[in-house]
Amino acid sequence: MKVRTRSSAIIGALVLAASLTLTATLTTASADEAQAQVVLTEVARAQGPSAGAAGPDGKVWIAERAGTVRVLGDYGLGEPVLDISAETTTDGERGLLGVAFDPEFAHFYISYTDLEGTSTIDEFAVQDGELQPDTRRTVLTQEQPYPNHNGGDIKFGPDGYLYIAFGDGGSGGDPHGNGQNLDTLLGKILRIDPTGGDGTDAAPYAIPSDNPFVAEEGAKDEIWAYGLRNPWRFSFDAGTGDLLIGDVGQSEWEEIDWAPASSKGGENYGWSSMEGNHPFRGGTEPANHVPPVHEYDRSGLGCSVTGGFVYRGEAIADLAGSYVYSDYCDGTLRTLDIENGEVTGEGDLGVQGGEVISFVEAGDGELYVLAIGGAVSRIDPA
Ligand SMILES: [Ca+2]
Repeated sequence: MKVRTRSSAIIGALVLAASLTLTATLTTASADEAQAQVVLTEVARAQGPSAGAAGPDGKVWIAERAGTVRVLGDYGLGEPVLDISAETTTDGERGLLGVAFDPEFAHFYISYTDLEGTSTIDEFAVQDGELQPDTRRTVLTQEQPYPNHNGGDIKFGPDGYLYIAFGDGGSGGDPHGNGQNLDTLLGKILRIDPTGGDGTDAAPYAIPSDNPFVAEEGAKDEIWAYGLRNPWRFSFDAGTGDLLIGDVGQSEWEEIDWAPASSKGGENYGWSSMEGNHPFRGGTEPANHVPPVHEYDRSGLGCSVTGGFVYRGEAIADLAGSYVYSDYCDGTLRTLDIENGEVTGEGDLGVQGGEVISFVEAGDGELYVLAIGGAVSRIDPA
């Protein structure tokens, strides 16, 4: 295990007293949980699966990047229930990038880049478990200066609001300084009330009155958190409500960011002054920087973190409460145990997900792994 290897090396270099303390700490952490024994069960093949969501009737809905949405049944994926393939492209990092249901399954939301590359969040009413195409409307758009770093993940928080992740706009190194600029939605996580507007184009959604920057001149009211490079996948812990963000690094550091359920928002995750815990290109650490709860470099196979979920299912007892994530290039499923914002254990589930682009948390808490090559797999007990 990685933790043991590291601790052995560290212990060798430390004086006795310090090493005893360290050993005790690590022993406690690893004794808490046996390493979960899991297998990946391929349950379906998709065309470039990119995102998914728990849908009505306990079903899992899967989005394909080229623009289709299909429902996972007992025998794989059904015919598309939505097809916007004429309205999006898959050049760069574009496409259909996120899907979400509201908590009542009354509305379905899609997040995609349109033919101009503009990030677009659309809403459909859902009735009797089915999309109502005639009800489609655009909730929010954001122009994108480059075809990469679109973010695009969307999730409902435990507060019932819709959270939207946007990358810094792209290119490389955040050339426009969007990460730290509160006057743009790029490089942010947003929080909106999608059905709280008056239904007109002037107010297609509402802004929760307790959003952190509503009273700040020159700051966008939609912003919940900032200083993000490409928060490709984020999630809320279904058990605690804590927020976990996988923010893809520029060239050296991949990171997981964390905020407690009690957060009032406004976290500055550092980009592009910081990459992980490290000043980026001579940047100065912002006074309010919230450092990642975990980072890893690219000395291994990893090159692009894929944020996952804290496991709250029942099938794998030893995985309960662990955050499961991966890396698009590495593909190994890894875990973090996080207590009060501190990582208390790191694990490796010993299974390969391929080019892992996303995780999906089903209604029963079980986790699915999407590989861009087509595999839709469930994490099962070994
Ligand atoms: Ca950061």
